[in-house]
Amino acid sequence: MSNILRKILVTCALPYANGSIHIGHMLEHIQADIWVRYQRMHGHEVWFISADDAHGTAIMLKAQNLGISTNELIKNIRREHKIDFLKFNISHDNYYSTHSLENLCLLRKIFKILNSKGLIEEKNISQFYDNVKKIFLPDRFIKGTCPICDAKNQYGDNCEICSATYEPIDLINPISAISGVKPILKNTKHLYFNLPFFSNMLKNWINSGVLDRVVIKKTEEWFKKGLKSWCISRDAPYFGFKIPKYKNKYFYVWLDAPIGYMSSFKNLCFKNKNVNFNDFWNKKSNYELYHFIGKDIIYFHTLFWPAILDASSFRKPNKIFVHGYLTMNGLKLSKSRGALIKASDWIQCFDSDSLRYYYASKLSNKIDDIEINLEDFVHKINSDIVNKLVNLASRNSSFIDKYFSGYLSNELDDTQIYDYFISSSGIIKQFFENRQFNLVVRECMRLLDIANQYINEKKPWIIKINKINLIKLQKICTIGINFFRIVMIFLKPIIPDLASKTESFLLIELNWKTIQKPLLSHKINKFSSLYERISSEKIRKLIKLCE
Ligand code: NOT
Ligand code: ZN
Repeated sequence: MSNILRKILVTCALPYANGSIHIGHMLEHIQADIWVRYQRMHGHEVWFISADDAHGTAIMLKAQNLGISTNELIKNIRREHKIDFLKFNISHDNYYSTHSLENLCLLRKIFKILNSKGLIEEKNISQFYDNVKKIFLPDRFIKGTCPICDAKNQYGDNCEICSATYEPIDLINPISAISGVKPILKNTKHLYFNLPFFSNMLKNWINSGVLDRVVIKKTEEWFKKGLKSWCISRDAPYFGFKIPKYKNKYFYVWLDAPIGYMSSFKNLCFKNKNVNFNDFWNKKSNYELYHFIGKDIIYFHTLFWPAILDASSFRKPNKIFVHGYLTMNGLKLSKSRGALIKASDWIQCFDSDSLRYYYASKLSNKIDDIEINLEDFVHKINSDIVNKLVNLASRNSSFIDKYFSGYLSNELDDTQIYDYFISSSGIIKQFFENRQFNLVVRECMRLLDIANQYINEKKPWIIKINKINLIKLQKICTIGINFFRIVMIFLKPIIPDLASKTESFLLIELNWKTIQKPLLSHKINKFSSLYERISSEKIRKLIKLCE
């Protein structure tokens, strides 16, 4: 695979336009961004897109509460989201919105095809209705007592205490979460997409290598129960796209959200004429498509989405990359408050590389939850980035600057250890490709331990300065700087800010292709602080901001 240049489209799940980006969203965008930057570093053509998921009842109600129009709300939120992602160096090529003309056109086109193939059917059902607010209630807006375990205050579709799933109609003492009144049952007509028709196709697709084994396991439960038709319409009042020829019916947000992946890309193609929409989305496309998502939305991405794509003759994803939830039980913040740490609060206290590095050190290709702990965070950054990595550069460059006017030696006195260092390149590439960033970090720290030990043994600081020793000193420090350079090449996708400072310091581009060749007879800049130690004071500042 290494010499073939690939064309890759990468997406992150689309954040809802009704709230701020928090550090849980950031986990996914950082994970995808690291992978994207790694692929770009190897010369592949990568397009990285996301968008705001702008439709649905929650967004409509939020705008009402704020006393502004939905359009104003989603415009403001999108602006805010874009700034947050930029601050964490997320290198999206386009960040669009599902409330766009491109999305409307694609949605209509796809719906027309589904209809013409007889895949849409009407059904009469009865649903909970809030007679005060005059609105049909989505499952999330009905609360009541769990019919299985009697836990109070549970949502209409599942119980957070016993994990049971049920129909809202089964809830004991249901109330509307919007007005607090008891909802009534009201008849209505809805449109259903024939998902069961795709059962065989989906089973084959799921087992064709597009999912990791643990994720396949999840989907098996759904097949065992049997797939059900999927309701793709909602009644007015709703914020979304209207269904043609139906009065007061809208497309369900979860139908136009994944189409948002396509429309964000379409908008990118409009802005950049070197990229072609059909090349990536036609049924026979050889280009690659990857979706990064959290484990809560596996269902949508492994059943509905591929079925819709298949039905409308578009290509399906090569892989769905699933990550676990962010947990923070170890934090002094309460769990619910902790989950709400806004990205914009976080970045007021810490730099972006530190969170990227911390997440990378915990991210793998598994779907286990990721525990974040502030003390552990500060400790890891100071010990790995400051003590091991940056310190290696500073201790060696001080001699290079003082005695050699910034010049590295013209040869290494130990080529073996250099070769040993770069021999990790293969395995690190594999770790990146497989999203095992925790192993990338571990391998880099192992190399840094060896590097620091090497310098400790050679003790450049006690070398007596005379002509012969000077040559030796220069060679030792040149190796030290090269160790630093190699590890920084490996870590560049993870910590781009430090990488760019390193490039100005070493006066080179950190480039995987040049890794074989040691940096020799080269002038580097005077060392100036590349990274600042994090004080635990900052933890208190963050906690204050979150209060
Ligand atoms: N806004 C959704 C969420 O769970 C994600 C939509 C992703 C796009 O935050 N969709 N698909 N399929
Ligand atoms: Zn329960």
